[in-house]
Amino acid sequence: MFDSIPNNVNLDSDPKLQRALLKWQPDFLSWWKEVGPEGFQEDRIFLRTAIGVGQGGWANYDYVTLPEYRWGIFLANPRKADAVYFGDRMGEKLWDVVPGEFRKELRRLIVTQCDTEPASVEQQRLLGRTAPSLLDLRALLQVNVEEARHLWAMVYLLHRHFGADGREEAEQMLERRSGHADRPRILAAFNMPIRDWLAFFCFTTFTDRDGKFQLASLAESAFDPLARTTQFMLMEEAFHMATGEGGVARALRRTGELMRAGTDPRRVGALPFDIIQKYVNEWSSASHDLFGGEDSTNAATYFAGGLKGRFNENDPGKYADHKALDESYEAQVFQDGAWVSKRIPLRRAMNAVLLDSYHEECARIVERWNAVLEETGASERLLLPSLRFNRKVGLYSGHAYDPQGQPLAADAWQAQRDRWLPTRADLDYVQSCMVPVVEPGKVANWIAPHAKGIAGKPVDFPYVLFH
Ligand code: BYC
Ligand code: FE
Ligand code: FE
Repeated sequence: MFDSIPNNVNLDSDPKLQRALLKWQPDFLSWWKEVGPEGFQEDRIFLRTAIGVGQGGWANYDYVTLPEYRWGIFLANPRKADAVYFGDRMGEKLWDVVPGEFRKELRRLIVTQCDTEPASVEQQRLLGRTAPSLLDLRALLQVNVEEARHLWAMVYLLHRHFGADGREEAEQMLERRSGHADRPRILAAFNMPIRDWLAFFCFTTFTDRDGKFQLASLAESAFDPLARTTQFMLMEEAFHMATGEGGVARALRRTGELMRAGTDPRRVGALPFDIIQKYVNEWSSASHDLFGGEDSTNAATYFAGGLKGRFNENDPGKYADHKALDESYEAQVFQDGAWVSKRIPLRRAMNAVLLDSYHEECARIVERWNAVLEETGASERLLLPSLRFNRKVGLYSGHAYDPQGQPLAADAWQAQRDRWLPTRADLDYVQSCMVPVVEPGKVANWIAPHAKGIAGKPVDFPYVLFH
């Protein structure tokens, strides 16, 4: 079996770990069959498989069937730093094993991270049926196998470093289900349905990008195996986010060109601009909640312990103070009819600091989308909603705000909600546009074609060979 698990963690020389993984693997495969991508299990898909961390080792493309995909376990190469570089433990040698005093916290961080990976596969389960092109179908399945590899990566950490508790957690990863009434996934956005490809592209833009920022902050961890595992996962995250950004850009291009030509997108089964904006509102705000509360004692504990840093914590010149004991973070909240300034000691504000880094990057993505609209000659522009809009978690969850971040009375929110977030009718309309296209090089009518293929192949390459 271990020949079949590409790895650079010396699986061969660790019989205890082998036994644990051997026991878990059949359960993983049953889970994949039950709630992984529906259909396509016998088709041959042109997929990338990671087989090593060196140059080119993670980018090998070939036709494989999904059940025989080789889910590997990799640590990125060692960091330049060999000592902890933030929090109270600064200067201590990086840890190869879990310190007893942080066992609970590290377990919780890894379990929370891990749980999102299978959740997203479950959420995307039915999308293959309505893929707008073969290249999109390939991208979906690539994302799915890589999220499943991320599950393997985190389960490796649980099995290797957390003993019986870790094995128990690894089993539970396969028992919880996205959206299940009694056994839901841990974080809210991972229990939301992804019903159509517009939602998929918004999810991979905004929610996978939360993945990027969370993984990047874990890649600063004093617990070296966690840091190096998450560092390697970030390579795959780039493709997920590009899939999302490119997908929304292509939908906007199609919509913009139609509007420019004076054609109502609805008349030809394409997506109206206002529905795209509502989806952006929905998935960006749900992803903002994934950062946790702006004021969080958990976040302070993680930073103080060196368990989780800020985005690019170790970049020269980025942060002046790696202890973060003296500064504070300020946020404006609307309370009892007036704006109130909240001062949060910086360590407790680490979720807010990470969310700000994330939001800056999202703003750049929306600018690029707007440049696509501009190119088509359409006059509409997308707005990235304020961090206050539609929040269920944290400082801003106590009051209603519009997409610009201005406070609203509760009845005003109720009256306008349907202008800002998808309605049942919007979801149904988008569903009606989701017509599958499987002929190489052809695309559905609601989305512009890809500008190029992948791995040097042309757009009309047969990325999926149906059995
Ligand atoms: N939904 O102190 P607080 C990815 C809970 S995505 C439900 O404010 P904390 C991916 C919280 O558990 C990246 N519950 O927050 C993307 C706590 O519960 P207790 C995933 C929530 O702990 C696409 C309470 O509220 N990785 O990889 O500082 C496809 C107060 O919490 C939520 C990680 O998240 C929520 N949204 O921060 C595939 C990294 N938010 O203690 C994959 C690991 C908070 O009252 N996780 N709660 O029972 C963490 O770093 C932190 O747990 C969080 C929350 C940032 C998530
Ligand atoms: Fe992932
Ligand atoms: Fe991802």
